[in-house]
Amino acid sequence: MKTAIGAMAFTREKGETLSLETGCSADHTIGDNDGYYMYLEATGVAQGARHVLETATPFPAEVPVCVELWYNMEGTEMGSLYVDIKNSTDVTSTLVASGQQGFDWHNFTIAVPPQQSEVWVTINGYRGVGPRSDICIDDIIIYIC
Ligand SMILES: [Ca+2]
Repeated sequence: MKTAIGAMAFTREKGETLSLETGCSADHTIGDNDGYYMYLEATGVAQGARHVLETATPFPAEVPVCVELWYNMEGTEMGSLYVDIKNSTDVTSTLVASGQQGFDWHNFTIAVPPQQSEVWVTINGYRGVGPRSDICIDDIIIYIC
């Protein structure tokens, strides 16, 4: 995965996120302070600020692509998270979740039907109305399914 030009990066972190009253307390994979995750740091950025992770290379045409991830969206000013599928002509956005989702990690899975061109997958997090909108993501798997 790489960060697209013109958008902010998710931050790699372990343990608790630095902000109060938002973010995850540990990663999803192992659930303790040694496990890493990626997150959107909502402090110091504008409402709607986009953070992105993009596949480093495209998937080929004519194969189904599956995207799996875990997300944690705790915070009263929570924004939204989308998975975008880009082919040569269109971008299709699928909402993962929007607004406060509680303290738990949640699974999201999508199967993208075969496309006529190469496919790029991007994960987009949008900062909510205030700083209590850290979005954590972990265990992201994108594969031909
Ligand atoms: Ca992890």
